[in-house]
Order: sequence, then C-alpha cells, then structure tokens
Amino acid sequence: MFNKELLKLYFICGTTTCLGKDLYTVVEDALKGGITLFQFREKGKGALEGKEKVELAVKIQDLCKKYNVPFIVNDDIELALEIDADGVHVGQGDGNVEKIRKLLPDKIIGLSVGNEEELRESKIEFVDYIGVGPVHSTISKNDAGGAIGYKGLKKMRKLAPEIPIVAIGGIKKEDIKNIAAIGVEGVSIISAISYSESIKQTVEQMINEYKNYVE
Ligand code: TZP
Ligand code: MG
Repeated sequence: MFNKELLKLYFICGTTTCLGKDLYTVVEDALKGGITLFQFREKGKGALEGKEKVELAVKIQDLCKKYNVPFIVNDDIELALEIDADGVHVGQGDGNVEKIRKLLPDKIIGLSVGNEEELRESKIEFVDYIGVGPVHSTISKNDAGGAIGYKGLKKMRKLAPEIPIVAIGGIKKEDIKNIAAIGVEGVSIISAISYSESIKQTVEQMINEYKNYVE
C-alpha cells in the first residue's frame, strides 16, 4: 500500500485549518491540483467530534478514493479502523507505534519526529515514514516544537538514511526545491495550500517546483 512517491505533496487539513472554507471543496481543489496524499486532521478549538467527525471523514475519504489518493487519519486510530482508512499519522505522544502496527498491519503508518532525541527514542522500524519538523515556524500547530531549519532537516536525513521522510512546518512553494535537494521524499503542508485563494493552481505550481530541482 505504501510507496515513498506518495509523500511528494502531502496535504493535511481539517475544518479548523482552512479559514472557515468548506473542507470538502478545499480537499477537492487540492486533489484536482495533484496532491499525492491526504491527512484528515480534525483538531483544535471547534473541531468536529463524534458522529459529525465520522461522517465528514467518510465523505472526504470517498472523495480521495475518486482521485486514487490515500486517505490518512491523524491520531484517531479508532476512526481509522471504523472507516477502514488507508492509514494513520501519530505524534510522539499518541501511543506506541509497535502496538499500532499490530492493529493496522497493512495500513500506512506515519510518525512525527521533531528532533534527534525523538528519532533515537522512536521505533521507526514499525512505521512507513516519518514527518520531520517543524522546519520553519508554523501558525498551524500551537504545540509544535522549535523550528529545525534546513540544517536540522539535513541532519535528520543523515541520521535516518533509509526511512522515507516528509518535511513539515511552515513550508511554502519556494521551499520545495531546497527541501528536495536535501534528499527527503516530500513535503507536508497545511496553510500554504488551505489558505490559498486558488488551491488547484497553488498545488500545481508546488508539484512543478520539483522540476526546478536538478540532481
Ligand atoms: N506538525 C508539525 S508542524 C505542523 C504539524 C501538523 C503544522 C504544519 O502546518 P503549516 O501550516 O504547513 O505550517
Ligand atoms: Mg498527534
């Protein structure tokens, strides 16, 4: 199910991180532009819960299926199991990835890793990819750790040469060629996509940025 190409342009969003726009339309526009993976991250003040959360998740999961883009659930393993999502993404505090792998043997599992210490303490052999960052400071996660910059990202690439890495945190179109040059597999983005006034075009331009990077 997982292949590292999926990380190229990984869009993350929920109803609280799209400026009050309709999440379905936001995701549809991003899919039209060519995102390679989507994460449903329904979090923070005003986030949907219970039945409403499940119903929206199913709606967006169906939409992603139409575009053949895997649908990943942030944190909520129960929801992922209930709706048979393509995978989950968890943070350092969201449980033991070895146990999560047992619950979801054939699904995509991603883990956030913020720094070298977290990398040392993580059982990355049980996950498909790690999300490394924040690379830059971010407005989208209030408990994010300190920004590691391109330098920190490079170091993490060196320390973890085998596991697929997706960079996260404050990433904009202009960062993509620099991040690709570091040799990580992709970028995951909330606001630079969800806040855009022309999401489809922004996503297309982001995909194009990879072409500006010549090895
Ligand atoms: N984890 C680390 S930074 C971050 C998450 C979920 C937020 C990324 O959002 P943005 O708007 O692309 O900085
Ligand atoms: Mg989490």
